Amino acid sequence: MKDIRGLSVTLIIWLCLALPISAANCTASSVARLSVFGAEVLNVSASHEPAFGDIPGNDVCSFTVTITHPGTGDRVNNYISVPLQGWNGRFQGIGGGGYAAGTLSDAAPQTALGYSTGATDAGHDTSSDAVDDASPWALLSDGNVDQNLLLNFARRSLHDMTVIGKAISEDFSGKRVEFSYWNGCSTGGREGLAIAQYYPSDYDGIIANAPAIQWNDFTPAQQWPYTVQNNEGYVLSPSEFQAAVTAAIAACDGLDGFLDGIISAPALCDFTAQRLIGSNLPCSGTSNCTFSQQAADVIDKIWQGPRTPRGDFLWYGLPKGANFSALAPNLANSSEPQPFLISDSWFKGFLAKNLNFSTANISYTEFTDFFLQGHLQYDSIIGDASPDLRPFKEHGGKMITWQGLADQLIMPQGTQLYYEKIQNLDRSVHDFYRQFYSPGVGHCGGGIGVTPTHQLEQLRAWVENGTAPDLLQAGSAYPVNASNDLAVGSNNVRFQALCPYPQVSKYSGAGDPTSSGSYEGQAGMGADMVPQQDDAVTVCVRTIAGMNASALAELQTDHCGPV
Ligand SMILES: *[C@@H]1O[C@H](CO)[C@@H](O)[C@H](O)[C@H]1NC(C)=O
Ligand SMILES: *[C@@H]1O[C@H](CO)[C@@H](O)[C@H](O)[C@H]1NC(C)=O
Ligand SMILES: *[C@@H]1O[C@H](CO)[C@@H](O)[C@H](O)[C@H]1NC(C)=O
Ligand SMILES: *[C@@H]1O[C@H](CO)[C@@H](O)[C@H](O)[C@H]1NC(C)=O
Ligand SMILES: *[C@@H]1O[C@H](CO)[C@@H](O)[C@H](O)[C@H]1NC(C)=O
Ligand SMILES: *[C@@H]1O[C@H](CO)[C@@H](O)[C@H](O)[C@H]1NC(C)=O
Ligand SMILES: *[C@@H]1O[C@H](CO)[C@@H](O)[C@H](O)[C@H]1NC(C)=O
Ligand SMILES: *[C@@H]1O[C@H](CO)[C@@H](O)[C@H](O)[C@H]1NC(C)=O
Ligand SMILES: *[C@@H]1O[C@H](CO)[C@@H](O)[C@H](O)[C@H]1NC(C)=O
Ligand SMILES: *[C@@H]1O[C@H](CO)[C@@H](O)[C@H](O)[C@H]1NC(C)=O
Ligand SMILES: [Ca+2]
Repeated sequence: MKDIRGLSVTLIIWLCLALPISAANCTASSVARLSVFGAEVLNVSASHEPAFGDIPGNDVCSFTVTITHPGTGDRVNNYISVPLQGWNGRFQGIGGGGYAAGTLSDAAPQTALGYSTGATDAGHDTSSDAVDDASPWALLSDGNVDQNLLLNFARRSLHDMTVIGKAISEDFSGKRVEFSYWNGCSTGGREGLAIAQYYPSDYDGIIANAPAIQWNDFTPAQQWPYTVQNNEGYVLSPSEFQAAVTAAIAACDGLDGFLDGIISAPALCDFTAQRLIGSNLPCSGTSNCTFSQQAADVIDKIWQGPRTPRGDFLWYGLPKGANFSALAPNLANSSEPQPFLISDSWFKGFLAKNLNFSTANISYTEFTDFFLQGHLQYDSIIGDASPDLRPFKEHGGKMITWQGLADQLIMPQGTQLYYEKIQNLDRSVHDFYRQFYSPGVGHCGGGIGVTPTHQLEQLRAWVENGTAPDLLQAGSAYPVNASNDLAVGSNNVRFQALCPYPQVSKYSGAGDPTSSGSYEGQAGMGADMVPQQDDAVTVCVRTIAGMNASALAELQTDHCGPV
């Protein structure tokens, strides 16, 4: 009897394997009735896409599942794509950016690699405008925030989408989801950390890069450059910003021991714009030709970060070396300061709760009131920085964050602060969550520094094989000492391994600076939050998961320094 049952199971497995899934299988009825706790499924549709994302051979079945949370009137669309052939048994949740809960265009490259993917619109528009602007959905009426859509955006829709995505992947393919991964940067990074906190068994591995956690704190802080310029009555010109960033890099480049046009030790950089007063500037039209006291004061306030009128800390400022043009856009040399759209939208919709509100007139006192109220009103909804990750750890989850140390949108110190808080609660955080910082790199990329090249592969090796990422492989398309505006190809020309926080990769002073082997880890350089105990050089490790044999041999030469 037992044998016969075994035989029939084998037969069924054999039949499933024998019947290929074809385009004809791509119908809404090919998936079983979906059940999503807390929601009602309104509609399921399916469409066959033989070249998903215009990638030849990227043959997928894409499902759109519309759900509602009864009593709220919302309509949330979930976009799930499953490869017709060669599904690798892994589901990948796709993170969003700005106010978009999911970046749909990020799915196709992942299905091409064999993953099934899922993204959600969280019940609001996902068009490109929707990234910067929450005004279409922030309010039910004046003064009346749509808490339901905010909760969808903060976390609930991520879990609903994950339940739906896994169920569809399994129903459609007739095989189990073996492992699941979250992949996101910025809002997508926040979402990854929110999942680790609120839905700790949804994913086995999480990529949570440049995370927009502490959303209710750093988003108001993004408005600080605008508020400072308004209150000081001084509009900085692009050439004043440029001069300040260039001078800061020149002053602090060498603090990390290597002149390469990159500040790798921003915490050690005490350059202030006061040193530029009276220096010459490129000028045109009405813009100033010498660096003024007022310009220096405005820039130093932006670097310092938001403070109360009494000078008390509210949040971090832009790191030295980060580009000002995102948070203080002034490309047209306007005579009025211009705000950053995402933070301006947050002030109007969620803080003032009035889309007509003029953010130009916010005084330093009002800024403080908005900041503190925003912290109180939204921390439990979208702060997403609870340090208790024990359930995620017990689930066996593994997580990797990387962030640029010249991030021009999200202050990396907040990400480091979060790690410190986790570590205060659990000294073994390194066993399941590691952070890496890329000197000279902006928000989710950009800049002349190195960015990770194999993050998902290294996360998978950690989850599936237990090989922890002691270093993160990284590369840059720019040669050493390149300027940002240098035209480069898309191929990496140099390689460097990133060390886990609180270490930062540091040139060893010997060897080819375009090769990984010439860098070592040093603590206390990037980390504002870590007390700088000593300057001892700690070499990270000597092997990198997934690195080819010749590159590994190179890394194992003496360039690694003393262990
Ligand atoms: C695909 O369609 C064929 C033909 O309708 C059917 O026999 C087969 O069971 C389907 N496969 C799956 C996995 O649903
Ligand atoms: C379900 O979605 C399909 C495809 O978008 C659409 O044609 C159909 O009208 C929808 N049905 C309902 C009930 O919304
Ligand atoms: C900042 O970014 C702007 C726009 O991308 C660019 O024109 C400018 O050169 C950058 N400035 C610095 C200092 O990198
Ligand atoms: C980078 O440029 C600076 C200033 O020109 C120079 O001193 C330094 O040697 C250069 N570094 C490398 C690695 O070429
Ligand atoms: C030039 O600097 C002066 C003195 O600080 C200041 O009053 C003026 O507003 C500046 N002009 C512009 C166009 O920024
Ligand atoms: C703004 O002014 C700078 C010099 O201060 C000039 O190089 C640039 O072309 C101006 N930009 C625009 C859009 O007018
Ligand atoms: C905002 O402006 C619109 C259109 O002018 C108006 O209908 C609405 O009452 C205004 N809301 C507030 C809170 O002032
Ligand atoms: C800012 O406040 C001033 C004085 O209260 C007022 O005249 C001006 O219209 C306000 N500006 C905006 C954009 O609301
Ligand atoms: C796990 O290790 C095996 C054997 O070395 C290898 O074939 C496989 O690619 C590794 N998997 C991952 C995800 O790194
Ligand atoms: C190994 O990797 C290095 C750097 O990633 C690359 O330059 C080299 O060509 C690779 N060698 C082989 C044999 O793949
Ligand atoms: Ca340097």
